[in-house]
Amino acid sequence: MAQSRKLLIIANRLPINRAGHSSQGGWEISPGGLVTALSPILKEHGGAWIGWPGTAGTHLRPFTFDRIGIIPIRLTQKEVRSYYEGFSNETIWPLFHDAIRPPKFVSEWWQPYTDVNWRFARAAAKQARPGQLVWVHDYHLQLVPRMLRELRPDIRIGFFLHIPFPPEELFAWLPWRRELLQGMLGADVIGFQTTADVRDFSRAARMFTSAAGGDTLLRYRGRRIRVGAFPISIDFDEFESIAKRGRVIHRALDIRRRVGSTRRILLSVDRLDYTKGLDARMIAFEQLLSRRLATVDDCLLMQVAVPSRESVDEYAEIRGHIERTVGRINGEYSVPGRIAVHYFRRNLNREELVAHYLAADVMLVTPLRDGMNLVAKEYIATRTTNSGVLVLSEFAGAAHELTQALLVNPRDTDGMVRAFDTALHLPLVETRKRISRLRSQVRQHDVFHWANSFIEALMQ
Ligand code: ADQ
Repeated sequence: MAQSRKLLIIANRLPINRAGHSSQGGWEISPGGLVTALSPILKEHGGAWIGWPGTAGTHLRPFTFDRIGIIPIRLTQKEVRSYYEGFSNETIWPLFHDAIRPPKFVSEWWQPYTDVNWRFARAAAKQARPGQLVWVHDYHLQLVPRMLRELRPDIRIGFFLHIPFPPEELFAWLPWRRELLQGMLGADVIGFQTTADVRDFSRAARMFTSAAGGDTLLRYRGRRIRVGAFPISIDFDEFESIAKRGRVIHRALDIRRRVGSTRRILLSVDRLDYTKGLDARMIAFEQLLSRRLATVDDCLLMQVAVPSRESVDEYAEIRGHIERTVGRINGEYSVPGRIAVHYFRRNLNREELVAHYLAADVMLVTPLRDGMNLVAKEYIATRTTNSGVLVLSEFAGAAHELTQALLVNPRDTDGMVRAFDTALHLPLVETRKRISRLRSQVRQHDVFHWANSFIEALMQ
């Protein structure tokens, strides 16, 4: 079985956060798909997690938390700026998301990115037992597989990219394109969210390195590298069971009652990020109202947005922009007791999140570009009564699997308006048919399926 060998996970962040507000306090497991998927495997069969605790300058010794070995990596304030905010989030993130914002190519960020990748690789080399499985995650650590192979040729190395891999024409912009590819090619298995990412990566690898072969099997420096699509998912059963709790159902009814029980709720839940398409979605909703296809008596848009990466300029800017747009739409269309856009800038706990999913008639997941998008899958898992409609961007990795959603191009405002209108009027039989097919898709392909299939590939 996939879990029979110990696993070493390497990711930018550790799977734990400081509990409460006190920095003196203990730790708690951080919520999130990756942690949910991997912690049972780590707990049962042993293993460890290498990552940054999340605050600059913190020096911590390795320790065990909830049966998981925790190996903290220290980053200085300067490295947080250059490796994390700079190269990872101002160069790679925008470049790999269709350059929705212009990526910044800053030479001074490259060396710290390399240095920090070496630090992670050395920590892993020190930790790994002979023949151990090591699984490296995401765009912050793309050089680690090659470094680790150099230090420890005896171990099996997997790499998974959570964000899209860009088409060759865009990837070619990167001054360090060859180094990045060589870094990833140090792995035995390279995983992506979709087959389109697999194709784009393998093309770039053939173009800029000596790698040869087909899209799913590359030969490179005498080794064979498997490249595959492993679409990440959610803990379906957990979301479904929360959705069946009495107090969650009660809270969902309460949310509906507060906004007006006869009004239909179009819901969106995102990190406040320019890739998530909040702006385009609000403009389409505004058009729905201005063309009188719907009124504030019929429906409302509820946008729950959690701020992220606020020290990066583009993120502070997008927040200001979204808040002005909400103000404009509400100024024009809201009437007493009938607010057009309900905007909540906050993080919801699990039960609150599920109560919002339950309250929603239509879920709008319309990113301009997204590796996968777990919100779409979470919404589906909570629809235990087979009600609700999912409107999903073609540019989310999830669209490759969730073909029964109403698929939209978020840059096509007219198409978005039509999709919102269709979603609000979809016949019940059609709604049920679509949601039930979506539910069996996500149920069968949950996060455990994802982790096991990657680990199995790594063991071969
Ligand atoms: P993200 O870009 O963070 O992840 P996503 O997959 O949507 O995007 O995951 C966000 C998570 O945060 C979801 O579990 C969601 O419930 C939660 N969340 C968002 N807003 C919230 C709020 N206001 N309150 C509470 N919870 C909130 C990256 C890639 C994605 C990929 C994942 C996993 O960008 O494309 O799906 O990694 O690989």
